Amino acid sequence: MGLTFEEARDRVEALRREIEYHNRRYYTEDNPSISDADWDALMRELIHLESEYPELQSDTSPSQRVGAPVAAGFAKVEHEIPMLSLANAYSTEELLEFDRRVRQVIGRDVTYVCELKIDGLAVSLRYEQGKLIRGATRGDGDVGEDITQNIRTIRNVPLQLSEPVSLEVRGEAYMPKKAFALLNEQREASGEMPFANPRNAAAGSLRQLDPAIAASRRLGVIVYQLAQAESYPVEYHSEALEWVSRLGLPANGERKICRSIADVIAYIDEWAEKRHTLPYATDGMVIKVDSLALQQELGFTAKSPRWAIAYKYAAEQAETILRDIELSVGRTGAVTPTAVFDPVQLAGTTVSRASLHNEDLIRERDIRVGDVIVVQKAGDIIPEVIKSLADRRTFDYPTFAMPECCPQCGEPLRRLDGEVAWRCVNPSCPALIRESLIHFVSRDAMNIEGLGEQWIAILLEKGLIHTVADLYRLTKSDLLQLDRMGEKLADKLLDAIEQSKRNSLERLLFGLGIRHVGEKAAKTLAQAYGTMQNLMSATVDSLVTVPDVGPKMAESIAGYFATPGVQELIRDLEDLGLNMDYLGQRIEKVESPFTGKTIVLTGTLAQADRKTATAWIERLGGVITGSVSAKTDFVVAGEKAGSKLEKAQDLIRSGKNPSLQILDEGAFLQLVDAAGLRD
Ligand code: 1X8
Repeated sequence: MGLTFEEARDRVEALRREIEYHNRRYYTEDNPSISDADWDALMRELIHLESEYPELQSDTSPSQRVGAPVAAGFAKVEHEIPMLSLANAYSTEELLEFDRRVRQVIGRDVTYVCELKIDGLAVSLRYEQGKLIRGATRGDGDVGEDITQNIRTIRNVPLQLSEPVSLEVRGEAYMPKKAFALLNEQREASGEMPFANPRNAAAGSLRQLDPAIAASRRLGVIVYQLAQAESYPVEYHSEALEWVSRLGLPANGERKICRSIADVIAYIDEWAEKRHTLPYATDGMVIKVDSLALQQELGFTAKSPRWAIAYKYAAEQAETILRDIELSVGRTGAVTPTAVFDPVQLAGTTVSRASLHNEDLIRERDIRVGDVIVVQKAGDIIPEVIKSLADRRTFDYPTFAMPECCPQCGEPLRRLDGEVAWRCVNPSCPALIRESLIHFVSRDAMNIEGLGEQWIAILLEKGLIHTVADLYRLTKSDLLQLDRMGEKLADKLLDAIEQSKRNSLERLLFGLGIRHVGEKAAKTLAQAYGTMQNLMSATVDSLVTVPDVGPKMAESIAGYFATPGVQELIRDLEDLGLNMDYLGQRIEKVESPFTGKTIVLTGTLAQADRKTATAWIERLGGVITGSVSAKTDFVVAGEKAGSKLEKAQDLIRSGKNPSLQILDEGAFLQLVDAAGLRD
């Protein structure tokens, strides 16, 4: 690297500050100032430096947000202070009733704090001495799941507070609206069920066992409560929120102190429409008594606090007239009907289209072109047709019927066993080819930046490409024939195409669009087989032994590679220089005393270099960290182990970490051999 230690340390510190700054811009301010790619480059540089200079590693570095996969399932976490739900109010009357009850108990007027209610998933975050030590789901309120690894990937959750305090906060983990819409688009395109709303999407992401996938989902957290606030030097809930904000926690800034229930109602009205402009979904307003002393006086019912209530906005619906049902062909050949209706205002935007998903749904809801229909936005974002008002039909409009032939290529449509979708099974259907290409170049697949939907359509139209392999045969003079294409853009696109050749196998696998193989399965398969060749020759019996691969996916994979033309396509891609290997670490975990534990490796081992030892520890299920702390479970100490070994001995002696175990090389190798990792 050619950096002195001091230079490396300064650079690492600068990178950490810069990355945390961009994380705040992205999440807290929703105003990113660099591209995802530039952010990735900063992170890669940091990770690289930290591995070159292990002394610079730190648990609170932003690089530690992408954790190692957790061993299996999630551990249970008991909430010492139960995580309660709130009573709901759906009308002003119910709010007035809440206010009457509160004032009756207290005997005078009280001050309320209003905060937007976020449509996500409740989580609790525990900090000790300023460090994030645990993240948990609400679960049933008494017992939740330990999702620390996934919480650490959420970029607006500080790993370290600005002061070394110990506390627990509660908040809502959410998926931003944009990320939700994008994720569902991808899921639908790959034949997976879309999430019904951002809440489910956030929950599904946080309960992912692979933190890398959780990280890719771009979740955020908004903190709304300091647990046991009365034991801190604050008197009001609003004061507690200000304090935790100063500590670096992302508390919601959209709140208001109201001196009467009339003010509360005015604030609710103020946000009724405005809330749709926020980057996250909200479904109401939470009203809390501000004084912590009065909160205590009011206490709890069996289920919820008496000092708070959640006002829920009514789901917005609108009536309109259905003008057409359009059919589009996706990359899997599925023909999807879309409702086209007179534009209406819904949750802050004008909508005129909604997916109708499939023929069965249209028949069940008896939706006919010409009908008055009721539309709403699922989770505030995705428009859907709730129903048709059959009694308002002024004419007996014909019922909907799927055409017998593909609207794009005219070949007969087929409905496969057990599926609701009608599919065009013509592999040369132009719609299918276009959609497959768009998927291939997309961000989560081959990630060919700059080559979007529009360029793909133009390249197809001009006959410059027919298959994904043709992308890699494009020349500069091909591109320069196109309208609105200059030298600079052509170079940029060719460069992006060239770069994509070096992607790891899972991107190519996902990009090929094999039925039932989503992003996660692609990664698991790439890890398990290592090379395209191995995967291509895998039998169904072998495939089903891979975690998360069921018989349906296994059949689909084997069937795909047996399809005429597929092997030729893969050979073509290989000849064009595409990488066909998995480039990440292939880790098949073994159950061991290291499973799920934190391990520090220090000193030199006689029988293995650092890299080998690291790989062993990872296969034994351990997580390697750079510094010895109260959280360290094992220290593997080789020859010339220095300050880290001393620190470990100190932690044991002082009782700060009495369960810490120190293993010498012999003891470590026994574990390695017991698991059969050395040959
Ligand atoms: C749930 C929520 C609360 C708040 C916002 N969103 C939620 N989903 C808030 O207080 N700002 S409080 C809460 C609860 O106590 N169950």
